[in-house]
Amino acid sequence: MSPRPAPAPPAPAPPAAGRAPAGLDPAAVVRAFVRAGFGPFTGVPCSFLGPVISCLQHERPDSYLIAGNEGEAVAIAAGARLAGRVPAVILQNSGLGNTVNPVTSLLHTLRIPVLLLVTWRGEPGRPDEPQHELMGRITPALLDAMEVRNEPFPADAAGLDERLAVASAHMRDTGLPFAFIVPKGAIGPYDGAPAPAPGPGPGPGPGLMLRAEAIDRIMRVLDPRTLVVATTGKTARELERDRDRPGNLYVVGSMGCASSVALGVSLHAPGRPVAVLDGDGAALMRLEAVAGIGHHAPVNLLHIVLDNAAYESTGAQPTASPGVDLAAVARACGYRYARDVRTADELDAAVRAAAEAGPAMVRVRIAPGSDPALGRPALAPPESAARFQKEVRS
Ligand SMILES: Cc1ncc(C[n+]2csc(CCOP(=O)(O)OP(=O)(O)O)c2C)c(N)n1
Repeated sequence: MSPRPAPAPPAPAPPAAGRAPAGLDPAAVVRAFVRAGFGPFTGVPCSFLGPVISCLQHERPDSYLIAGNEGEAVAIAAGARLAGRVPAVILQNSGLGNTVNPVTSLLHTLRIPVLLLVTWRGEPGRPDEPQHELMGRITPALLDAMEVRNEPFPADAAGLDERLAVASAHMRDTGLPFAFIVPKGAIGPYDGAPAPAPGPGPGPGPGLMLRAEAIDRIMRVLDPRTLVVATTGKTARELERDRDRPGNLYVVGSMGCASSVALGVSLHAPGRPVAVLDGDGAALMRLEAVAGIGHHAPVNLLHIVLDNAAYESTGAQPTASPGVDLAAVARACGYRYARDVRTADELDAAVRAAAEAGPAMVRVRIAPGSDPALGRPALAPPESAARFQKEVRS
């Protein structure tokens, strides 16, 4: 029998409409965690905890480990714990599903306690995007079902010290994980980091296109009959704003799955060209998709990775992409064509050359940046999916 989780403090009342909480200072939050003995930190960003990640990356760069997906982060943390550290994993609740296997069959089985900081997109009572609605409703229940003791992230700094001590004691006494659920506004902005300097280093470099410009070029060059699958975040939002058409599918959630959706379409709509607009963060989150595409080898599939070396949609935290030769990975997995391009002309030429030479990958180096007023998709996801389905059959 596993030890039963002790009851958590009652959940806070739903937020009062229109009240913008000030939020805790992210640097003070990091200091409280370090005082309580926590570190290293690993995870995948959510904008709710973006300021904490920025603070860690700026002030304690060795203590934040970039992870490709949330399950990987839990496993890295498990290893760090086995090596004598007290790790914490930062994740958005949309990535909680990615942790179910390592939480239930690694942490629980081997009794490795890890602290989880799970943000609460889609919290009942707070309007949010459709992809967060179900997970927002079930986040505490899912943690309960995994027997992960959980409670709301404290709203004040003094409470934080006390609850971190409780979390540490729980993990020490039971060998089981502990989770704080972090609502919107819990953490205030971090302004300690200087703006990243554009330069030739490992980042995207100067003179690159923005994502919106790259999408525009791609859509001009693609065969008009191409079915286009767009990854979650600003890619789908910019594509919808600038180039909405029935042949577009906006994969607004399930980060990392767009290329596999495109694979499924391409194999079963052989007469249609199919392109996926992926992000570097999304591509790295499910790199196994590249192996699947190479294995099934649809000639009609073009995989375009819009690589800004950042999770731009959640605040431009860095990804691991600068160290990865994605075109070489694609070739090694069986893609017939793979190019790494930087300029608009190179992009046009690669997209043209890739037509019917698939599976093909074009990795476009772009600069982070987008219109701050970029809206949310106007079309409800089920309507856009139904419209796409009709278009595939036309
Ligand atoms: C499983 C999961 N984890 C985390 C998130 C939060 N999230 C939404 S968009 C995004 C960044 C995507 O980065 P990338 O694919 O590089 O595209 P960019 O935003 O840079 O265009 C993240 C981390 C999510 N939606 N789903």
